[in-house]
Amino acid sequence: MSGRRFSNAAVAVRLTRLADLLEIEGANAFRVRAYRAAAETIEAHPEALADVLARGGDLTELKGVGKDLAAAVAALFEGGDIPALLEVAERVPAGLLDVVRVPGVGPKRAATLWRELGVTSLDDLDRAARAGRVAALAGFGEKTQAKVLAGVAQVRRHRGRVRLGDAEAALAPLLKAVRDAPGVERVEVAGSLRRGRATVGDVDLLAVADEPATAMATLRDHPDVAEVLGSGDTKTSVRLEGDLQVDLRVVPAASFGAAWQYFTGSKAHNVALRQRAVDRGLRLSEYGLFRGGEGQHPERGERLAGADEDGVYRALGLAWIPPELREDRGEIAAAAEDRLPRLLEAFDLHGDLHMHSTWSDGTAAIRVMRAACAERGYAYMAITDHSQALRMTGGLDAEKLARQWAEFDEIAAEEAGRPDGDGRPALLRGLEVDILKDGRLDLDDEWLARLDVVIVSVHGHLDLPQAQQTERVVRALQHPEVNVLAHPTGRLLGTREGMALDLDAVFEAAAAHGVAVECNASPYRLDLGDVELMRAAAAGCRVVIDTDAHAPAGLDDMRYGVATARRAWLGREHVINAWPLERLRAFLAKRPPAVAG
Ligand code: DGT
Ligand code: CA
Ligand code: CA
Ligand code: ZN
Repeated sequence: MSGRRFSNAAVAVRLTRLADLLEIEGANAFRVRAYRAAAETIEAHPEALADVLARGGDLTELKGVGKDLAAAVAALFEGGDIPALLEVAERVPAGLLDVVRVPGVGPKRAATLWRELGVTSLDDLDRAARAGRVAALAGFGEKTQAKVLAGVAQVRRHRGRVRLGDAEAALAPLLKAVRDAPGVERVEVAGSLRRGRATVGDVDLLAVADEPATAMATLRDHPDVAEVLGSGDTKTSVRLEGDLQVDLRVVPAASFGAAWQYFTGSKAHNVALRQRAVDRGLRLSEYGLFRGGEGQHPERGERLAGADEDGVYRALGLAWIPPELREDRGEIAAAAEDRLPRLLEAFDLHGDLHMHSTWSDGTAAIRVMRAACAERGYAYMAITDHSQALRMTGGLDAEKLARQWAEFDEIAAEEAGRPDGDGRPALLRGLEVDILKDGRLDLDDEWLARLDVVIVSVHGHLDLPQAQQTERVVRALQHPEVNVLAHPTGRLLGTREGMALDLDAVFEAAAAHGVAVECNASPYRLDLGDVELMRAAAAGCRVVIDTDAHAPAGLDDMRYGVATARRAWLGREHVINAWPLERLRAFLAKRPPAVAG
């Protein structure tokens, strides 16, 4: 291997781009699918392809990777790019990759827009739609044109922001490399990533190092780096494959805490904190907290704090504030009065109440999901496959549900015969029941009554007018068997805005009827988000944090839900899956908990 060492993620990004461009060009659908499938396999492959090739391994042993694909990947490592990608990029303008991302467009329509109207960028599409030329195209019409216009604005709004989970995954190898570099004492994450925001603009890293130059070089030369945006003695900025920007700063140990505080933000929190310092005759900056001194130097006067973050807050008369709360939403006053909430921790959660199995669109059998939940130390779990209305997922009707329960019984019988049976999570019978267009539920009452957990959610008709959508959801919440409203807004981060919904009315109904609102922990959703969760809790709603896992690995998304709940100031009391099984059962049965003692 003579060329660059691409990470698996970087290889996958290129294969996906290739698939997108080919699809716009109208290439054979089978070929397009093959590239997409290979991208998925490679991204999930535990060993770096670079290592596989270096030890003379055979890439065709990967599922979905044939001879041609293996050759394309080998060419990437040797020559720095995939020949087929270079070829198609000559023919299809790169701007169309933004156009396909517009909701309601997709590769086929992008091809039409390109061919008929010469659209090759978001700006072109915006202009064409405003001029009414999109509506005039066959198969488009006024409605699609309006959707496209809204979609362009949405893509622009999200451009440059990366989902929390994607940022974490992209960052992990770099973080490790810089941490392991010689002379590097400490590296920490700051910025919106540390605050657990659903999406991040860029990643901010802070380091203490004896040899800053080595830290800088380690980041600059990392194989995942696509472009070095700037690099000096103590700061380096790079852009990764897949477009995430990472900034690394090396700071002196004496001011590390102040710098960590400053670069964690948020900006609004910093402004309020700095004002508190000024009110006390002090100066707060990324260099430390100072008193007095002549001149302009930022480190003049007496240093009151700076080496650690806790000391900075303490010197300002505050308790240390968890990063998730640093949004200037009342956290400084709460810290001053020592009434910061005890926030939810990952270890508080005793179970996951929303996951899918092969009975609908999950990829793992119930027994596999069960073992994965046991591994995570859960006390309970619910299998909640889709109901029949979602036909393409293999959704369950009553007859299929009865067969699923027979499998539950088999599992219970198997486990009863095993010595470790007691340590397993309780297996709750659930279903993710579709809310039909008129607010009725996609399963008969007698069957709903037999379930331990009834989750309801909207999957179709997401574009109803607000009044009708709200009435639909509220009607579902009024059903006496319903326990959880899943992914309440239906948003998909970066690709789909939430439904038009009067959330205050929804929260009021949920609180009144004993229905928990979900914080769907999938990094593609994080629905409800932090602000909505806060409103829900204020309205008296209970919350459940669920992964909606469709495979065992999905269960690990829980941490994103926990971060989101923390940003909403939630603690154990608010979250039903932080409760012991008996209390949870009482909530699900909609009866008051038994009085203890
Ligand atoms: P992002 O990257 O858009 O997701 O959000 P942040 O919060 O990571 O913002 P970023 O990367 O622009 O800056 C990192 C932190 O540095 C920010 O949270 C607070 C601090 N900071 C940046 N600019 C300013 C500023 O003008 N004033 C103050 N007080 N702090 C700032
Ligand atoms: Ca940032
Ligand atoms: Ca930054
Ligand atoms: Zn689900």
